[in-house]
Amino acid sequence: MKEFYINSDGIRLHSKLDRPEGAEKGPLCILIHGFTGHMEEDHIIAAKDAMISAGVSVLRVEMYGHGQSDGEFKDHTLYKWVTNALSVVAYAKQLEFVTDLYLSGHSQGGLLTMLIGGMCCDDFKSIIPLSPAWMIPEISRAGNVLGIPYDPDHIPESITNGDVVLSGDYIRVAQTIHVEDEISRYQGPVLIIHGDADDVVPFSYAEKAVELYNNAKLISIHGDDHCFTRHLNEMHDAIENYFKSIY
Ligand code: FER
Repeated sequence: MKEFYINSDGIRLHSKLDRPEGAEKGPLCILIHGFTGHMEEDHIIAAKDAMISAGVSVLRVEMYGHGQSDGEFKDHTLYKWVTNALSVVAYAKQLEFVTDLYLSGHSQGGLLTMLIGGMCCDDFKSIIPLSPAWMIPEISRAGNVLGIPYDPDHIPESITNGDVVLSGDYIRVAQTIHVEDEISRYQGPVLIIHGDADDVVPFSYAEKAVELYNNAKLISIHGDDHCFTRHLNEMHDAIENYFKSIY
């Protein structure tokens, strides 16, 4: 494992690169955590281990205001994450050993995966959103984020649910994002993995995304929650089998 920082317009993004034993040239998957998350969470480690088992190198990166990367949590926005992810894609593309590139992320990182998939549609052999939180732009426009209601036409300075504080800019940015546009821009294969008992991101969003994508498959993990805490092995095996089947 190599640990380092990727520079994203002056913001240092904490990164770890894991490679299968003895690997030379081969595929690489970029893997991003969710909102308030980081790269050492159990479900991120499980996804990373599954990719390594399938012979895929993994680049885990922490986005603005998360983990050991620069920036304050309260100042993070989806535009900052998009800028960060574009820097990570550029970094990954110039690595000598990389043959095919993949992108995966959990929850808000899954939303990011869907956005970057569309924006950089020629760069990925496949994208793998995990419990993607692609309702965030919709709920931001509807005036209810983190379960906290607000007037969507007059965004407050900040909102808090008692655990975390978000700036109004998080909402302003999210309101401008139309995920359907990026879904339609990505024509390659998509694998979505989602627990059907997720009470953070409704499972219906996974079903809707699979309908909208040109070439998507949904693996539902029966009875599992947002972070796959009940059946982590099933999520692991779904990822390992998918990568073994596509290259
Ligand atoms: C929300 C529900 C879920 C929200 C963010 C999330 C900012 C993201 C969850 C995750 O990434 O795990 O209302 O508001």
